[in-house]
Amino acid sequence: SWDDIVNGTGNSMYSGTVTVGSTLSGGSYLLKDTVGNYTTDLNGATTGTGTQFTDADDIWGSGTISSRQTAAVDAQYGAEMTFDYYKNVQGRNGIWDNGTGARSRVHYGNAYNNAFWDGTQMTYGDGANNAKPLTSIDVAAHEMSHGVTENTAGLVYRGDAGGLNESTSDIFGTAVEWYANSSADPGDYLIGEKIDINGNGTPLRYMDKPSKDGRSQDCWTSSTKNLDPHYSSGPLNHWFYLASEGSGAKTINGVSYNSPTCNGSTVAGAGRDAAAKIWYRTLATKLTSRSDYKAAREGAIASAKELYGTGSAQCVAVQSAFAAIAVPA
Ligand code: ASN
Ligand code: ZN
Ligand code: CA
Repeated sequence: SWDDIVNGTGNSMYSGTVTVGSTLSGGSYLLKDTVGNYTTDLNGATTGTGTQFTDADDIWGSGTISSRQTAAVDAQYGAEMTFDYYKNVQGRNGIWDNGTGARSRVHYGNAYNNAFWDGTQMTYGDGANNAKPLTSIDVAAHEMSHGVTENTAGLVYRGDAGGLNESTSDIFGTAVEWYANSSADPGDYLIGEKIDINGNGTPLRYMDKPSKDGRSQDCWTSSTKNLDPHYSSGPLNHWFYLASEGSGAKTINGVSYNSPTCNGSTVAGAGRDAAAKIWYRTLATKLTSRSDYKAAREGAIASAKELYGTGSAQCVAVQSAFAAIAVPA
């Protein structure tokens, strides 16, 4: 016998009706795609690999938490879109750059309000406040991108490097959300806006002005290194917004942004596709485990020159956006 790889239909929680990879095996379908991204049910456990999701008719989930498959649809879809993004946009063949997919585990623990990468797999809780699983595409791509960072620059999770690590996950979480471009969750520069993680409807993070979360920095300082990585990520998230969209006020897909600069300058954006390509090249070819914001600035400028040429608009945008987050030359 052989496995017949087909495409199932998923009723997701956050991205509408989606296509998910499925594999016909022994008379039922597995939630597993051609490269081996697959999703399992932890059913409240906090250890183990979980039980592979299977289905008789290859139509998965209901769009609400009433079906245990729904969170699995979002996690699987997020992993597949992230895999496709890295392959098709960045030329990277998965987390390990060897063409293999990864496992996603859903329904971790009880009312667990987080998600994580542990070195081998992605894991998602069901959420605490309004029971919204942590499986939106930006969060899934954020977690999977921790795997990419671990296997490229290897940025440690402390000091400036910790902030660069966290921001890298927010940058590609956002880039994948734009890439997937679903009408139910169009691209934005917010992290976790679909998940009511704070219980009051606000997103987890804001890239245009990171300090809107009450803790992240907008501007790099000599004490950035002392913050938790989820707050020292602020300056690089701000850089990505500025390098993509430029400074000032703007409304995109119905979301209003207002990104100030730290030095009073006006920044012209180079577009998010260029900014994401420049940042991926920086991550994969310029940074090492203890790189700081100064190294990020130098690496990104070098990457922009290699990709677009010295004096290109993209290179100017990178330089002016790093000046605008107060990283000194
Ligand atoms: N969801 C968090 C993150 O990926 C988990 C953590 O604190 N590391 O950043
Ligand atoms: Zn993270
Ligand atoms: Ca988002």
